[in-house]
Amino acid sequence: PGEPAVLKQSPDQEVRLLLLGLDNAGKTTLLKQLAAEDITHITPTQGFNIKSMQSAGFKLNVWDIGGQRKIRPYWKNYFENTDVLIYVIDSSDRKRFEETSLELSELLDGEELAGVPLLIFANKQDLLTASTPRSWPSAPPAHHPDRMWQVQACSAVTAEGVQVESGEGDASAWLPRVTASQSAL
Ligand SMILES: Nc1nc2c(ncn2[C@@H]2O[C@H](COP(=O)(O)OP(=O)(O)OP(=O)(O)O)[C@@H](O)[C@H]2O)c(=O)[nH]1
Ligand SMILES: [Mg+2]
Repeated sequence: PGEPAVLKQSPDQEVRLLLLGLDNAGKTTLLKQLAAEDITHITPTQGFNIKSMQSAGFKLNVWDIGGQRKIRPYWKNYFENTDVLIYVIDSSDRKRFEETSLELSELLDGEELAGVPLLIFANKQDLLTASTPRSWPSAPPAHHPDRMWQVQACSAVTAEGVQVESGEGDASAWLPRVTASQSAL
Protein backbone atom coordinates (compact mmCIF):
# COMPACT_ATOMS: atom_id res chain seq x y z
CA PRO A 1 0.00 0.00 0.00
CA GLY A 2 1.31 3.41 -0.97
CA GLU A 3 4.61 4.31 -2.55
CA PRO A 4 7.72 2.89 -0.93
CA ALA A 5 9.30 5.76 0.97
CA VAL A 6 12.72 4.99 -0.44
CA LEU A 7 11.59 6.09 -3.88
CA LYS A 8 11.29 9.63 -2.62
CA GLN A 9 14.33 9.64 -0.41
CA SER A 10 16.90 8.50 -2.95
CA PRO A 11 15.80 9.21 -6.50
CA ASP A 12 19.09 8.18 -8.05
CA GLN A 13 19.58 4.94 -6.24
CA GLU A 14 21.73 2.57 -8.27
CA VAL A 15 20.52 -0.96 -8.75
CA ARG A 16 22.64 -3.78 -10.07
CA LEU A 17 20.68 -6.31 -12.11
CA LEU A 18 22.34 -9.53 -13.22
CA LEU A 19 20.95 -11.29 -16.30
CA LEU A 20 21.74 -14.99 -16.42
CA GLY A 21 20.34 -17.99 -18.27
CA LEU A 22 21.35 -20.52 -20.88
CA ASP A 23 22.76 -19.50 -24.24
CA ASN A 24 20.02 -18.57 -26.71
CA ALA A 25 17.57 -17.71 -23.91
CA GLY A 26 17.30 -14.11 -25.13
CA LYS A 27 19.27 -12.20 -22.48
CA THR A 28 21.00 -9.81 -24.86
CA THR A 29 17.82 -9.24 -26.83
CA LEU A 30 16.09 -8.41 -23.56
CA LEU A 31 18.89 -6.06 -22.54
CA LYS A 32 18.73 -4.19 -25.84
CA GLN A 33 14.96 -4.08 -25.70
CA LEU A 34 15.10 -2.57 -22.21
CA ALA A 35 17.54 0.02 -23.53
CA ALA A 36 15.32 0.67 -26.58
CA GLU A 37 18.08 -0.36 -28.95
CA ASP A 38 18.01 -2.22 -32.24
CA ILE A 39 17.67 -5.98 -31.70
CA THR A 40 18.34 -7.16 -35.24
CA HIS A 41 22.05 -7.98 -35.19
CA ILE A 42 22.64 -9.77 -31.92
CA THR A 43 25.24 -12.52 -31.78
CA PRO A 44 26.01 -14.95 -28.94
CA THR A 45 27.71 -13.14 -26.09
CA GLN A 46 31.28 -14.25 -25.56
CA GLY A 47 31.91 -12.17 -22.44
CA PHE A 48 29.38 -9.72 -21.06
CA ASN A 49 27.43 -6.58 -21.91
CA ILE A 50 26.50 -3.83 -19.52
CA LYS A 51 23.99 -1.04 -19.96
CA SER A 52 22.81 1.64 -17.61
CA MET A 53 19.32 3.02 -17.84
CA GLN A 54 16.93 5.16 -15.84
CA SER A 55 13.70 3.65 -14.63
CA ALA A 56 11.23 4.93 -12.06
CA GLY A 57 13.88 7.03 -10.35
CA PHE A 58 16.45 4.27 -10.34
CA LYS A 59 19.68 4.00 -12.21
CA LEU A 60 19.63 0.42 -13.39
CA ASN A 61 22.98 -1.12 -14.20
CA VAL A 62 22.15 -4.26 -16.12
CA TRP A 63 24.82 -6.91 -16.58
CA ASP A 64 24.22 -9.49 -19.30
CA ILE A 65 26.59 -12.45 -19.19
CA GLY A 66 27.07 -15.02 -21.92
CA GLY A 67 25.28 -18.29 -21.24
CA GLN A 68 27.23 -20.80 -23.28
CA ARG A 69 28.38 -23.76 -21.23
CA LYS A 70 32.03 -22.78 -21.48
CA ILE A 71 31.23 -19.30 -20.13
CA ARG A 72 29.03 -20.37 -17.19
CA PRO A 73 32.01 -20.93 -14.86
CA TYR A 74 32.60 -17.18 -15.07
CA TRP A 75 29.08 -16.22 -13.95
CA LYS A 76 30.29 -16.14 -10.37
CA ASN A 77 32.68 -13.31 -11.15
CA TYR A 78 29.62 -11.07 -11.54
CA PHE A 79 27.64 -12.06 -8.43
CA GLU A 80 28.99 -9.46 -6.04
CA ASN A 81 26.64 -6.60 -5.08
CA THR A 82 23.81 -7.95 -7.20
CA ASP A 83 20.48 -6.45 -6.14
CA VAL A 84 18.21 -8.49 -8.39
CA LEU A 85 18.91 -11.69 -10.29
CA ILE A 86 17.05 -11.95 -13.58
CA TYR A 87 17.02 -15.47 -14.94
CA VAL A 88 15.93 -15.79 -18.56
CA ILE A 89 14.39 -18.97 -19.97
CA ASP A 90 13.55 -19.89 -23.54
CA SER A 91 9.98 -21.07 -22.92
CA SER A 92 9.84 -22.80 -26.29
CA ASP A 93 12.88 -24.99 -25.70
CA ARG A 94 11.44 -27.87 -23.69
CA LYS A 95 14.46 -30.04 -24.38
CA ARG A 96 16.51 -27.71 -22.22
CA PHE A 97 14.11 -27.14 -19.33
CA GLU A 98 16.02 -29.60 -17.22
CA GLU A 99 19.36 -28.02 -18.03
CA THR A 100 18.10 -24.54 -17.26
CA SER A 101 16.45 -25.71 -14.03
CA LEU A 102 19.70 -27.27 -12.90
CA GLU A 103 21.67 -24.11 -13.58
CA LEU A 104 19.12 -22.04 -11.72
CA SER A 105 19.10 -24.44 -8.79
CA GLU A 106 22.85 -24.14 -8.56
CA LEU A 107 22.59 -20.36 -8.46
CA LEU A 108 19.95 -20.50 -5.75
CA ASP A 109 21.82 -23.06 -3.68
CA GLY A 110 25.02 -21.02 -3.66
CA GLU A 111 26.06 -18.68 -0.88
CA GLU A 112 26.91 -15.73 -3.07
CA LEU A 113 23.40 -14.93 -4.25
CA ALA A 114 21.66 -15.86 -1.02
CA GLY A 115 18.68 -13.60 -0.38
CA VAL A 116 18.91 -11.84 -3.74
CA PRO A 117 15.40 -11.41 -5.20
CA LEU A 118 14.83 -13.45 -8.33
CA LEU A 119 12.87 -12.51 -11.40
CA ILE A 120 12.40 -15.30 -13.93
CA PHE A 121 11.63 -14.12 -17.43
CA ALA A 122 9.70 -16.83 -19.28
CA ASN A 123 10.85 -15.46 -22.60
CA LYS A 124 9.80 -16.11 -26.22
CA GLN A 125 6.08 -16.13 -25.45
CA ASP A 126 5.52 -14.87 -28.99
CA LEU A 127 6.31 -18.38 -30.27
CA LEU A 128 3.40 -20.78 -30.63
CA THR A 129 5.53 -23.49 -29.08
CA ALA A 130 6.18 -21.52 -25.90
CA SER A 131 4.92 -23.08 -22.72
CA THR A 132 3.36 -20.91 -20.06
CA PRO A 133 5.02 -20.69 -16.66
CA ARG A 134 2.02 -22.37 -15.07
CA SER A 135 2.66 -25.58 -16.97
CA TRP A 136 6.20 -25.92 -15.69
CA PRO A 137 7.21 -28.65 -13.32
CA SER A 138 8.04 -27.42 -9.85
CA ALA A 139 10.18 -24.35 -10.31
CA PRO A 140 13.53 -24.32 -8.50
CA PRO A 141 12.64 -21.32 -6.33
CA ALA A 142 9.81 -23.31 -4.79
CA HIS A 143 12.53 -25.01 -2.76
CA HIS A 144 13.68 -21.66 -1.41
CA PRO A 145 10.75 -20.35 0.61
CA ASP A 146 12.75 -17.42 1.99
CA ARG A 147 13.53 -15.97 -1.40
CA MET A 148 11.46 -13.26 -3.02
CA TRP A 149 10.76 -14.40 -6.57
CA GLN A 150 8.39 -13.94 -9.44
CA VAL A 151 7.89 -15.41 -12.89
CA GLN A 152 7.14 -12.98 -15.69
CA ALA A 153 6.05 -14.15 -19.13
CA CYS A 154 7.53 -11.99 -21.83
CA SER A 155 8.83 -11.68 -25.34
CA ALA A 156 12.09 -9.84 -25.78
CA VAL A 157 11.33 -9.60 -29.51
CA THR A 158 7.90 -7.95 -29.26
CA ALA A 159 8.74 -6.28 -25.92
CA GLU A 160 5.56 -7.68 -24.42
CA GLY A 161 6.05 -8.02 -20.65
CA VAL A 162 9.40 -6.22 -20.57
CA GLN A 163 8.30 -2.60 -20.87
CA VAL A 164 9.99 -0.28 -18.46
CA GLU A 165 7.19 2.27 -18.32
CA SER A 166 4.01 0.27 -18.07
CA GLY A 167 2.01 -0.59 -15.04
CA GLU A 168 1.25 -3.17 -12.44
CA GLY A 169 2.03 -6.77 -13.25
CA ASP A 170 5.02 -6.37 -15.47
CA ALA A 171 8.57 -6.84 -14.42
CA SER A 172 9.56 -3.24 -14.17
CA ALA A 173 6.72 -2.53 -11.80
CA TRP A 174 8.14 -5.26 -9.62
CA LEU A 175 11.73 -4.05 -9.64
CA PRO A 176 11.25 -0.83 -7.70
CA ARG A 177 9.18 -2.67 -5.11
CA VAL A 178 11.84 -5.30 -4.68
CA THR A 179 14.71 -2.87 -4.48
CA ALA A 180 12.74 -0.68 -2.10
CA SER A 181 12.08 -3.57 0.24
CA GLN A 182 15.72 -4.59 -0.02
CA SER A 183 17.02 -1.22 1.03
CA ALA A 184 14.46 -1.06 3.79
CA LEU A 185 16.11 -4.06 5.42
N1 LIG B 1 10.90 -15.52 -31.10
C1 LIG B 1 11.69 -14.99 -30.19
N2 LIG B 1 13.03 -15.04 -30.34
C2 LIG B 1 13.80 -14.49 -29.40
C3 LIG B 1 13.27 -13.84 -28.26
N3 LIG B 1 14.30 -13.39 -27.51
C4 LIG B 1 15.42 -13.72 -28.16
N4 LIG B 1 15.13 -14.39 -29.31
C5 LIG B 1 16.07 -14.93 -30.29
O1 LIG B 1 16.85 -15.92 -29.66
C6 LIG B 1 18.18 -15.90 -30.17
C7 LIG B 1 19.17 -15.72 -29.02
O2 LIG B 1 19.00 -14.45 -28.42
P1 LIG B 1 20.15 -13.78 -27.56
O3 LIG B 1 19.58 -12.52 -27.01
O4 LIG B 1 21.40 -13.69 -28.32
O5 LIG B 1 20.31 -14.88 -26.41
P2 LIG B 1 21.35 -14.84 -25.18
O6 LIG B 1 20.62 -15.38 -24.00
O7 LIG B 1 21.94 -13.50 -25.04
O8 LIG B 1 22.45 -15.90 -25.64
P3 LIG B 1 24.01 -15.97 -25.17
O9 LIG B 1 24.60 -14.62 -25.39
O10 LIG B 1 24.65 -17.01 -26.01
O11 LIG B 1 24.00 -16.35 -23.71
C8 LIG B 1 18.23 -14.75 -31.17
O12 LIG B 1 18.04 -15.29 -32.45
C9 LIG B 1 17.04 -13.89 -30.77
O13 LIG B 1 16.50 -13.17 -31.84
C10 LIG B 1 11.85 -13.80 -28.11
O14 LIG B 1 11.27 -13.29 -27.16
N5 LIG B 1 11.11 -14.40 -29.11
MG1 LIG C 1 23.84 -12.76 -25.17
